[in-house]
Amino acid sequence: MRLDGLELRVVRMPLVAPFTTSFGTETVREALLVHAVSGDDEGWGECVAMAGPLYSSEYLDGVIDVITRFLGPMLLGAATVTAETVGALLEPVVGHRMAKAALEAAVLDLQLRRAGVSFAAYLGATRDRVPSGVSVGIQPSIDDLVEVVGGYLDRGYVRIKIKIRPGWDVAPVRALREAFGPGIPLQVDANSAFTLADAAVFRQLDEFGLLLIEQPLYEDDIRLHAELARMISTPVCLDESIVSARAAADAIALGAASVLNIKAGRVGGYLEARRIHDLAVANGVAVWCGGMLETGIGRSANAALAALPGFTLPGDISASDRFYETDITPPVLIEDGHVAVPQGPGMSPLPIPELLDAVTVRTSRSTRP
Ligand code: NPG
Repeated sequence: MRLDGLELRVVRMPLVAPFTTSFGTETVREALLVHAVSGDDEGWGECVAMAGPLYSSEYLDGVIDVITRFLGPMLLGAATVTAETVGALLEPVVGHRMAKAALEAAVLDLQLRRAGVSFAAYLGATRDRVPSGVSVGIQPSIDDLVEVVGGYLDRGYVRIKIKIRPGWDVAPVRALREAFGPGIPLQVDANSAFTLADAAVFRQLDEFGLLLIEQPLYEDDIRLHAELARMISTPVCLDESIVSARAAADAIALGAASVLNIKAGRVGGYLEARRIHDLAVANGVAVWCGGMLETGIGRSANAALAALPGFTLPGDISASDRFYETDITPPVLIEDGHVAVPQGPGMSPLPIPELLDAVTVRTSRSTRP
C-alpha cells in the first residue's frame, strides 16, 4: 500500500482508581493513538508509552516528536509499505521501539481491514478466548489489598499479580496467602525496584508458591538476574529487560529468565512479539502477554496475541472496566474468567467516534509529501 496520511491523537482517560507501582502513581492514562489512512481504508495503532519516562525511556511527547520528525516521514515517503516491511523501513532510527510498534500496528490494522482478515487469523491464534489476569497496584494498607484482590477474584479473574517494592514485598504476599489460601495463582512484579543485595527478600518469597517474580532487578542486569535465578526457587520472569528477540535469546541462554512477559510495544511491534513467542516455544520457555493500561484498541490486539499456543500463562489482559469506566471501543469484557479474542477484520474493533472525540486532547496530521 501507499500511505496517504498519519494522524496522531492523544487521548486522556481517567482511571477508575489510582494505579501505584514501584515507579509512581497513575490516576489518568494519556495515550497516543496512531491513525493510518490509505485511500478509503484506515487503521489504528495504540502506543504504550506513558506520559513520563518512568517505566521506559520512551514517553508520550518524545514519541510524538520522533514520529513527527523522523518515523512518520519515512513511512509516508516510502513507495510502498506493508506491516511486514515497517520494521525494516524504520530500522535506521535507533531504538524508539514503542513509537515504531504503534506505527506498525496502525499499518497492520489497515492491511488486515482491507483484506477482511482478523488479527487472530493472521497470527495463527489457536484459541477463541484467553484467560484473564489482573494486575493490582500497591495499596495504602494490607487490608485494602486483601479487599481489592477479593473483589477481583469475585469478578472471576483467574490470576492475581501484585506490584511490589522494597518494604511492600513479603507482607502483602503472606496476607494474600492467608486470606485466599495457597491455591490462587499469584505472582509479583517489582518493576526493577530491587538489587541483588535484596536476595533475602526473594528467598523469603520462595515459601509462598508464586507463579513467578517479574523483573526484580534493573533492566540491563541480565547477568544479575541469572545469578538471582540460581539463588531462588521461584521462576524469574523478565519484562523491561526483554526489548527484542535478541535480548530474549540472550536472557534465555544465560538462564536469566524461565518465563517471559511479552509486550508488543516494548519490543517494537507485534511481529517482533511473535518472533519472541516462537523463540520461547523453541526453548521451552513459558510466555504471557503483558499490559500497559491499554484502551480497547491495544487491549483487543493483546487478546489475539495471547491466543497463540505458547502463551501458556494468563496475561495482564483484564476487562476494560478494570481501568476505565468508558472505553473508546466497545468494552472488552470478562466472562467466566476469560476475554474473547476478537474475530472481526483488523486488530481491534474501530473506536466509536463520539467516545474517541470526547477524550481526545490533541491531534496532529501529516500527509504524503
Ligand atoms: O493490566 O494493563 C494492565 C497493567 C499491567 O501492571 C501492569 N503493567 O509493569 O507490567 C507493568 C505494568 C505497567 C503499567 C508498566 C503501566 C508501565 C506502565
